[in-house]
Amino acid sequence: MSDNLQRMRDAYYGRMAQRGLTPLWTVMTEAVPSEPVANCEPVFWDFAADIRPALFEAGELISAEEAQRRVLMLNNPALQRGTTKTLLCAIQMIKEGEIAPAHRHTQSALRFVIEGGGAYTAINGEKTSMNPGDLILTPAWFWHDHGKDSKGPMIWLDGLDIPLVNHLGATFSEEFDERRYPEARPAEDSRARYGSGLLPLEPVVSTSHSPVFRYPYDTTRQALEALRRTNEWDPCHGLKLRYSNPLSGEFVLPTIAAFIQLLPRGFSGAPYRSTESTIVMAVEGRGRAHVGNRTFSFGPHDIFVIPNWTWTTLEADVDAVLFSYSDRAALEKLALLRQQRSNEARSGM
Ligand code: GTQ
Ligand code: FE2
Repeated sequence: MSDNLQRMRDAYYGRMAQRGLTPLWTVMTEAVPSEPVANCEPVFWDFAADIRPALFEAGELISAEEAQRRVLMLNNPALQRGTTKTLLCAIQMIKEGEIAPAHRHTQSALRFVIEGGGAYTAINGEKTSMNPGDLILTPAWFWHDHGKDSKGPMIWLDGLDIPLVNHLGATFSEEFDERRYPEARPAEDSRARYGSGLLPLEPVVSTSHSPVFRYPYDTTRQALEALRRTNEWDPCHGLKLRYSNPLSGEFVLPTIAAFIQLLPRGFSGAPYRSTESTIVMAVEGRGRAHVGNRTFSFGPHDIFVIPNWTWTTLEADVDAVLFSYSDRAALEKLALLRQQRSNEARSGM
């Protein structure tokens, strides 16, 4: 190409930039890469060494009431805010006698209980108890308040689609006039109605979120123990189940998929990657996760991020249980889920 032509092109690009016009051919590989480029970093948080002491410090500095929510957000170093581009992971603590006041928002939330007992979350005025290992749902636009009458503090993981919903420009929220939303249904009503392998005779109208607000750990753990006896281990995932909406069989929330996984002692998984952004919390046991070029040694309640399209392998020294959640529910609806196992072609094409 002549110098003259190059000069004319550069001048043109400069003039176009001033008018808010970008020639696609100058940014083609960035705009339409041949495969996804991870949009955040693998990152790890040590629960016992870092998160837990930080929460107790916050417990001395601010009440749940004044803070609205006493929550520490886990920030991905590659992002201004958020744990991944689509999801937030945060850890919440509530102390004896405290109330985190009622509000609602268009973001969906899940909670996975870490430690303590006897707290509750109320969802549209239906109390649900929270105990270690339980998965609790707070679907979008449901009023929710949390409280604790019994002794000692309680800590849980919050998983929300805040970055995704904010990015889509669809965030609304409001506070309730009173601290607690008035009791509207008996405690555990939704679990009895929808979550015991039973359903109301009629009407059964499926919703975009699961009508079950609590998936207790003993049920979850028993399922893993029973299934391990078949010895049908997935080479990448060990034994991995997804929490589901009993009305539709779909994921529990319209944007967020949640999973529980057992890696047997000595498990050494095959590499796997997908277009999901995933947040993992170890529940039991010890092992390692190789995520991209990082290696994380995990123990109970440690948390790590698996960015989109990043090769990951899992290993367990002793039986390990992992809770995880991802944006897969959104990706599947948009027909954007693709996955790949080592030595296999990509699926979903
Ligand atoms: O408990 O309602 O971590 O609204 C972030 C936003 C928790 C909550 C978070 C929330 C909550
Ligand atoms: Fe909330």
